[in-house]
Amino acid sequence: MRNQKFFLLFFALLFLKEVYAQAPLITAVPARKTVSLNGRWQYIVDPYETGFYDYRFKERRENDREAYWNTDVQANKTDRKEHGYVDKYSLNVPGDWNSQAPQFLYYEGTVWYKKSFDYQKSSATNRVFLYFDAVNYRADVYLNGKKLGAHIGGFTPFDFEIPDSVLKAKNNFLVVKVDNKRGAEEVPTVNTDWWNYGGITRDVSLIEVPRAFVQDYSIHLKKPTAGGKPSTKNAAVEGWVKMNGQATGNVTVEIPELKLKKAFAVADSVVRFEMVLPSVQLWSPENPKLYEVIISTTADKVEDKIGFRTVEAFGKKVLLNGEPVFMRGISVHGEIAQQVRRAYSKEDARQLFSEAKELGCNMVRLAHYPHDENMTRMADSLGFLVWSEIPVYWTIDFGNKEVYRKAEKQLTEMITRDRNRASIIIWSVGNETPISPVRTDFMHNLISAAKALDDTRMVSAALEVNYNSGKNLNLIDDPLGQYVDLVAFNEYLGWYGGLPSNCRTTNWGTPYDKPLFISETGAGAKAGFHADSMTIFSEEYQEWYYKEQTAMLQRMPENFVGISPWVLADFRSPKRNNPVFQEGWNRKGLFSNEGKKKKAFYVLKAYYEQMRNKRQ
Ligand code: GCB
Repeated sequence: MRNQKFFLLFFALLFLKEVYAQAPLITAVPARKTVSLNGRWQYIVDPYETGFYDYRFKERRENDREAYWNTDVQANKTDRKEHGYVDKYSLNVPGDWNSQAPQFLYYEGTVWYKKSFDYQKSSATNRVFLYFDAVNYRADVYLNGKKLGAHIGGFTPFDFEIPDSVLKAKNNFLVVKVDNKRGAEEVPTVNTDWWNYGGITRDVSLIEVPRAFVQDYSIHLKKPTAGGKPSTKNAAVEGWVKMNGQATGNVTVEIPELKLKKAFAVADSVVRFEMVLPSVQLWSPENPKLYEVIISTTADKVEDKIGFRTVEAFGKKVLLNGEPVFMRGISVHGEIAQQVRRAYSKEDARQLFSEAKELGCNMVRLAHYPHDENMTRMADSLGFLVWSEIPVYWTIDFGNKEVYRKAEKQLTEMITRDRNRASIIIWSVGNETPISPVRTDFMHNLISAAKALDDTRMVSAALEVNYNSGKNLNLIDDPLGQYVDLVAFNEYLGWYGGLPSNCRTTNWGTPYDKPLFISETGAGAKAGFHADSMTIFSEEYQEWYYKEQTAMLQRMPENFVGISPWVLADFRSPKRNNPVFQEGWNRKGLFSNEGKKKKAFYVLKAYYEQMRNKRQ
């Protein structure tokens, strides 16, 4: 009996592993040769999930002809087909579905996407992976009727290896079941202040690699002693290369501009290395210098662009390359408001960064989830410091181990994708999570996980404030403060409570001897609505709010290291239902949804101008 149970469990695990196994994440996809599967994909809207469950609500078997992952072509005249993919019903990939057709505006549920493609491998022994930059929220992926796997989490990449037995030279039938239903046990959970855009929201590509290939790598300056400056002559660099497949021979790391090329023998699947850069220009917002770095084996080659810098929280300061830095930030959602859609392209990234540049920023807080890779790569090349976050937002089910696993997985995928981006200086493990022992354990575990994955940058989270802790002093004394490198907090004094003039008598502090950062502050205004400054939702109120706030910042304690106000542009939120001023938009943008600058924009810009002159 026990044996029988054991075998059942064994086979169940085997089955799960087979069905849900994701391949280890391949990184630096933009630095590799890929074949894009972007473009028009046909779709079926399936709110009842008929393509997935049979009439007894059991998951369909793989070869079930009525499953929507199986062919929609009639075998003969009598073959009853109740599903089909046609061009009339097609959507752009990448892209959310909400913005592409009126019937999708409020849709939350299942949509099946289908793409046909031909593919000829360039060498019979090569391996092919199917890579998704992001699908919101759950993706079940099928190729030619076989399930490749599933992925949960709406903002991070994943891939599957395509077995040779499944891939065809002609007419591959690729189907993705995308489900963006919100769930209490998901990350994020049901309640967020942003729109739940669904779909294959980011790029899809095929990656062909040799049997043994460079899957992932890390290359960065060795940490100087705490508080120290990295040297620009004979700078020590360390890192590792992770090989996938039976690799032998050498891995070569080359930086042509520095005339540096070193070979390291592959003894294990992870090759650790150290080398000395004879001279190096450090990456910084003022000089976002990137070097071409080539990582190769005899069979494989990845050509990336990488900046070298150090960052740490030291005493009351944040040190970038050993020098204190003040962060003139702005919080940004991954959305193009003018077109009411998710951002996904280089052009989108260019728009968001040029708005942030106009404001005088040297930093962006990418809220509240990992943004697409165009953003972090462009931050590298334009010289923006970046805060990158996972959607552990508000009231996650903190006591639930499965929920923790989902959060840690998203954290791992975020860090794995972007650990070589010099621009990213902060990993954030969440936003405004309500204090309780179980939540603090959850968040502490995430912080430890982030540090174990990457000890070359700071880890933080946007915390809440203990208002009026005494004598007009508001304290950030959240117990999580002991574990973060940077104590960051959101405050809305003069919007959610009080008037902006309350700023005049308010002070801020933290019992933790760490740098202090304001990760949000903001007020709503409908662009073009003008009134006196006491009138809520007027541009004048928002302008006044920013005037009082920036005046208050002059009185911040010594450990104040920067701010990323809320928010660059108006963004969609189903929680914002004032029929005159909001109409489904969170109006705290400094740019309107039409891209117009509101009056408050100029107040923050002036403050940043002043801070730039003061600190340089
Ligand atoms: C916050 C949240 C942010 C909201 C913002 C608001 O504290 O972190 O996601 O959108 O406030 O507008 O209320």
